[in-house]
Amino acid sequence: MDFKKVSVIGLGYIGLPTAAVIASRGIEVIGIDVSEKAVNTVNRGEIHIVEPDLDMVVQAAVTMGKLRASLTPEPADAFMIAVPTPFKEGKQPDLSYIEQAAKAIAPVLEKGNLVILESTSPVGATEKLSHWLSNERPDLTFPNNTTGTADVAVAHCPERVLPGRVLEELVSNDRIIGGMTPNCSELATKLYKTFVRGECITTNARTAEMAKLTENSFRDVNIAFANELSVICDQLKINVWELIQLANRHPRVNILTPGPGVGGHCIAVDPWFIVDSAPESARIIRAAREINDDKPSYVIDQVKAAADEFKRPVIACLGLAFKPDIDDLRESPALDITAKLAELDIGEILAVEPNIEALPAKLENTGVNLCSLDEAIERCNVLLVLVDHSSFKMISHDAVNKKVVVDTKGLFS
Ligand code: SAJ
Repeated sequence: MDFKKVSVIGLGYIGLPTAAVIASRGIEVIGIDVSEKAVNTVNRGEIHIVEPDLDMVVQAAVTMGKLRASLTPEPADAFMIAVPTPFKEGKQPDLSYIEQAAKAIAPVLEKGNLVILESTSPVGATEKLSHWLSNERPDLTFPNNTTGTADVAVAHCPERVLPGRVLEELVSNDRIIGGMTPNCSELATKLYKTFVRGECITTNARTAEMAKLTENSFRDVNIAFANELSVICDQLKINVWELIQLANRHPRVNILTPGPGVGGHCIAVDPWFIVDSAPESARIIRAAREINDDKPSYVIDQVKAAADEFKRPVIACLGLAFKPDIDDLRESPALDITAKLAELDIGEILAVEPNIEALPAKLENTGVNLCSLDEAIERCNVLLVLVDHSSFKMISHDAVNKKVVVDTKGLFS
């Protein structure tokens, strides 16, 4: 089948770049979002999220008439669902956005359509999606209620792009295509081949769901190992950065880097979906989450100890983003640590974040001042490195040798 029109549900960090890239291949794309602001912004050819080069691709696609956005779904050949899957109280996955998306597209589905779930999902979510769709449309068959070829194919193809490199990775990464049946996989592969240069590898939906969770849990466990080492090394008075560099000289060792904790909306969330599915067995995965979640309070204790040397020190927090060289503050340990230090009222807090213009809402009315790197270095007694932004790597050792430094990213090691 030819995909002439594709609908992308959810115009966020994954949906919008995906929609724009498919549109850039000459396919008509309609992006659906519940936010009127997002819809209007995209229809003006502008973007409401930050991702390098995305503005140009969206503008070109809208100008060419290949991409438009709407609040209401309309018929299409394929529907790609890219909505958030956060967790609820008790770290249980919240599938309500997927359910809402299913209910929104069900009325416009037609025989021959393909529905793809791109959102990172717990095992079994694609089957649930198929059930939600089939409940809404008893006149059509879906993979969950027929042994033959379903009228509507359903597959899970998890997104795997790295924020900051989304446009490149959308095209170059290999894709896992987990159809509910081999026919669903085949159809989905055809769609991805229209814009993916990487390999499209087929499997079933449950394995595809687990593969995505496994990738992020693997990274989380490895970061937890590095974070645990950093705490052990502090106790043993060993420079963890030198230690890791030395250990990584071994041909089969590749330790990641410690930091102030794990942020973002993926790695700190997805492993809990595995824990929720197999609570008794997912022991390392759970421990890694706990180790990484505990790291911010360890850093705060280090700063409190450093601040004790002064009456009321000026504390400079370098970086608020969740990782280097982006402006994304979502689930950022750096932001949480800075907010917590302000709350503790142990000194004057200066925040330096070269990628934002104004203080984020979380730090408003907390007494924290956003200032330049030079001013922060000039004025501070305690220098807390939270993010290894490129511009921070230029700081000379001489400039900070009279400061008490708490360096969570090994910038001065
Ligand atoms: N971090 C460390 N030490 C490291 C690496 C990362 O402390 O050695 C921290 C970062 O500072 C950040 C957090 O971990 O706070 C996560 O950053 P990241 O760069 O590891 O990952 P994300 O969240 O930006 O993107 C991840 C990617 N997954 C993997 O690399 C396995 C990406 O490919 C996924 O598409 C994305 O999650 C997602 O959407 O699931």
